[in-house]
Amino acid sequence: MPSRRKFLHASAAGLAGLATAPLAGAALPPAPAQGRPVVISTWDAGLNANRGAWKILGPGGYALDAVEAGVMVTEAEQNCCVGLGGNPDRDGIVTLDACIMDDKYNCGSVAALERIRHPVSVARRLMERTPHVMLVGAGAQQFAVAQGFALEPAQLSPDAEKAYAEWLKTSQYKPIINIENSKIRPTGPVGGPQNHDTIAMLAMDAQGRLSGSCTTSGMGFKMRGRVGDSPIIGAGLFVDPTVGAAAATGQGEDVIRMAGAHTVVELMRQGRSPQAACREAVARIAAIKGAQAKDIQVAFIALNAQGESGSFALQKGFSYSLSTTDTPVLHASEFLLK
Ligand code: SD4
Repeated sequence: MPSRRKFLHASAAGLAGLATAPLAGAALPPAPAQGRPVVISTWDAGLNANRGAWKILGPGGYALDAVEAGVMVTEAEQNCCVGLGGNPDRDGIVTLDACIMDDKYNCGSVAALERIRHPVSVARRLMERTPHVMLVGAGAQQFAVAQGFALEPAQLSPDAEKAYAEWLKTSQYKPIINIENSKIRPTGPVGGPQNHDTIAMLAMDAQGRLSGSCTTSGMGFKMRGRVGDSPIIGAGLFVDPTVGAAAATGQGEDVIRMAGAHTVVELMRQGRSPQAACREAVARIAAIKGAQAKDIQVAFIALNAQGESGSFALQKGFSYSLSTTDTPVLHASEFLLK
């Protein structure tokens, strides 16, 4: 019989081997790309957000600072459904979800946060200054105020007020596919019957460090207290510095049920390209939804540790903004349901 000491020694050696050995079938990723910053974000709102991020990435700044500053641009635009200008829940109150993740598995998240202009910054503060990952509702707001974030007036923007009054006429909860795409909004970038919107952003800086962020007012006219995928680490956003990063947009419930962003990252770990990983995750959602898949939109963006990017959507109409220079380019995403 081996002694307990020998057994422990042997187990530790075995575990050390496990920690370094690749899983069967998993390709070991090449070393991270260095010197080529890249940023990818969802929808055409990402164009302005990418410009904000590039101000940091271009001169050699940190990816984490870039993904925070980038989506803050959209939060401040208040023009549709990210930030305090977004559509309210069905009780008429704007509640915001956001998260952020760096290149060291640190993450922070806030959900159902009210009256704070930059939820992504509250998420970052939580990540950096507390032992916690996620705060919700009144507790998230209390933390934000204690950290010096201003409590904004509890009032709807004029456009959200109009949209809410319109929605109250039927009080039907029916998210509109691709409504995030401002070009198809019936009454322009604001004031239309937008039901949901999100900006998610992934960046790699010149040192090869990956980070991601995500911020939204979620589904407009949602039930009070509803939380989508966007602030949930592993669903709306996931970053693994050794493999890559992924983020989601669209119907959050269907992203949560298959741990969307984490699934995309794991598929990249198994050797898929960012686009192939996004495609497979979308196909999984389509298989789960069956005939109902045609009634929803879900899309992923991904960036691997070599700086390659990709996206895939369930339906036509999803676009993403990609920057490898200071001029962002809008791309139409490939999609599954033809
Ligand atoms: C949510 N995923 O709250 C968000 C909505 C969204 O583009 O992404 N819209 O479910």
